[in-house]
Amino acid sequence: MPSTRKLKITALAGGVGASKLLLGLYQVMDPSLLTIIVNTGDDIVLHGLKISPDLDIITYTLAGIVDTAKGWGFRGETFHALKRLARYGRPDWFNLGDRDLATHIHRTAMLAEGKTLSQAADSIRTALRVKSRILPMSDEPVPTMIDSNEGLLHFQEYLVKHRSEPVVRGIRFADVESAKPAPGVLEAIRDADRVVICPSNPLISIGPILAVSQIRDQLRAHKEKVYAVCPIVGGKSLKGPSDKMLAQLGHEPTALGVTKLYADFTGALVIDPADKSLAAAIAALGMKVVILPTVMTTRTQKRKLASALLSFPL
Ligand code: FO1
Repeated sequence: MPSTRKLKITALAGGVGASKLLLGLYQVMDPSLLTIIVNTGDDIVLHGLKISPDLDIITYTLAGIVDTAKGWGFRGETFHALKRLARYGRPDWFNLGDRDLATHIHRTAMLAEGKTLSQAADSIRTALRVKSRILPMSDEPVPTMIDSNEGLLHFQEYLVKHRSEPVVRGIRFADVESAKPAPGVLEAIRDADRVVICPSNPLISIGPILAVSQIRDQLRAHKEKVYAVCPIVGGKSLKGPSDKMLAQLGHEPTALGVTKLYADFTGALVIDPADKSLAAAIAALGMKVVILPTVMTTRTQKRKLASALLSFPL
């Protein structure tokens, strides 16, 4: 077994919630041994541009240029172009900043030139000097659609335009049946010393990645090395509407509810001390339980959790 600094880690990630743990991992390990498989269900086309929010959130965070207050977009961003677009009658509910637009223009141009989303993601992270590999879950579009009391909404319409207010009746990932994992995704799971499921929304951040059936099958085949960090603490989401969505779709909004969703492919669940009373019930479902502080507001908390994930025995 390599020393903890030499461990190869593959992480599955959504956006803002995941980026905190990933920043910790990036700082405490050799970042070139970290591979991140990112949700692309949130991707949307606006103004003719392909926007990949979770890929960008992770890339900007690791590049040290993210707006840390919001968790997305550039720090010190301006919105002049968006105001001009609104003047032409274009939708401005999704806040695309001036610097951020360059990323979307570059990605869209690469796709128009016949390149893949993986190639665009790699070009962006390399240009921003991010040392870890960042892979989209798939090169094919798999938009997350929310069936709600206000009709069928794209995930970004539900989250941003409607501020997560509609009642969720169902979630689907369009065209996921035919979606293949992006190049390198299955190998990254196979070759990792440890696979980390980041504390992201199980339904709409990790869910789309798992819906690519070959990825879920690969995780199942390597279950013993899969560690999930629970995104729910004391019945509340660490970030975003996970708790509300879980409850609206009939899942328990607790660490036990997350266990039931992850049991077939996860060897160990990391839960916060606030949830230690659930440990026995989680273990009864066949998962190892690791109790560690999972709330990450400070840099030290991010690094501490990351170091602990690298150091406990497999
Ligand atoms: N989130 C918001 O709540 N409002 C926005 O206007 C918004 C714009 C935006 C632009 C680029 C980008 O990469 C992310 C953006 N996000 C915005 C975040 C994003 O909607 C979500 O946090 C993720 O999709 C969920 O991980």
